[in-house]
Amino acid sequence: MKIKKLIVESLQEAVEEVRTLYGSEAMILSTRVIKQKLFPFLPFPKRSRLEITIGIPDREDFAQELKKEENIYQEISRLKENLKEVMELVKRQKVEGQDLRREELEGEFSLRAIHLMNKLINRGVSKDVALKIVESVCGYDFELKRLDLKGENYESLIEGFSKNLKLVEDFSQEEGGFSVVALLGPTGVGKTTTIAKLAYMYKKAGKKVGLITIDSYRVGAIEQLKTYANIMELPFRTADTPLKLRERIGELSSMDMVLVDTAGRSQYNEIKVKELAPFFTKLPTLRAFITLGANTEERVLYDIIESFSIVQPSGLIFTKMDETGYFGTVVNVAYRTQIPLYCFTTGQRVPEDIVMANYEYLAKIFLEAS
Ligand SMILES: Nc1nc2c(ncn2[C@@H]2O[C@H](COP(=O)(O)OP(=O)(O)O)[C@@H](O)[C@H]2O)c(=O)[nH]1
Ligand SMILES: [Mg+2]
Repeated sequence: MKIKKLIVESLQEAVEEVRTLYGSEAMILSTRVIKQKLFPFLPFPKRSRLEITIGIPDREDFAQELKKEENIYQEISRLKENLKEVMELVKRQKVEGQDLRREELEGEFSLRAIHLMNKLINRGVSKDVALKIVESVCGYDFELKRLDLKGENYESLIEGFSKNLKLVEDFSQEEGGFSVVALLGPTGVGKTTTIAKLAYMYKKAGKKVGLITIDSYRVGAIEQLKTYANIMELPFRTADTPLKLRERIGELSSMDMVLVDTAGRSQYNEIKVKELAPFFTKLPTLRAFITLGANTEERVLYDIIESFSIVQPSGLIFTKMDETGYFGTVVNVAYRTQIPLYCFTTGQRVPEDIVMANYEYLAKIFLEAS
């Protein structure tokens, strides 16, 4: 914008002059009354004039500004496009990089078998694990002179998983048994919600269930489980020391099972995790389950398992199955650790969103997803 000053007789004159000289876009920014000598060389008389300051928008500048802005937007959207492409590439490489090279295996396996391995790999199962699982359900086909699946995909996966992954046996059916079921794991993974789902399921199956929480750290943590206990009319206790936990378990010993909720701890806070150990040592009826988010990076899952194994784990729980498409993580972890799978949770709804671990469910999610 250009700034100009004009001296005029009246505002009326100013408006007209500005219009005619600079067009309708010029604007009056300020006005000021000044005294001006009629004849500069004489001491008087003086008369009043108006000094007005006008602003004239620079048409060229304006256009340039617009253009610049437009360029910036174009640049941003180009960058966005590039980023999208890069992300696609990374995703594809993650899968393709893992994809079994056909030439490598074609001499050994039927195309059907290789196809099934790739179905697993595309969903995050590691190459070596997929190979092991599929190999375990192949037989030598003399006509093809290759290893081929003995059954269809679904049956093959069920058999392959059952040969390679362990499941927690249904301990609730044991005659006259009493179990203390504790859920350990990081904060926010879904321990409390899962306890509520399990409690409902066991109660519905005719079991006498009690609930205890040793999660007294967070405000509202006790309330959360207590609310579920009230709704389901289950006895509920809290315990903040290992001794109290033993006492509370004693109080509930007429139950078939007691579910124990714990405070989440970061697997990277060794001291906090170790605080859990004394609660759970020397409890002969204990079954401790490590709770893992199916949507957590696999490397981190191994850290969590390692850290929470201060208490001998009886099994693994995978929560948030609804929040990932890469169920391969579950298979890899169960295969590599050989810790039995206990249950999966598939959403936030209590009590519906839970599936006790079974091979059919696993086979189904891999075939449905691909
Ligand atoms: N999408 C999804 N959310 C879940 C699942 N299980 C738990 N959540 C949610 O995860 C959040 C933390 O759950 P909570 O049980 O309090 O976790 P905790 O800190 O381990 O006890 C809550 O918002 C739950 O509704 C699941 O299977 N799927
Ligand atoms: Mg909790």
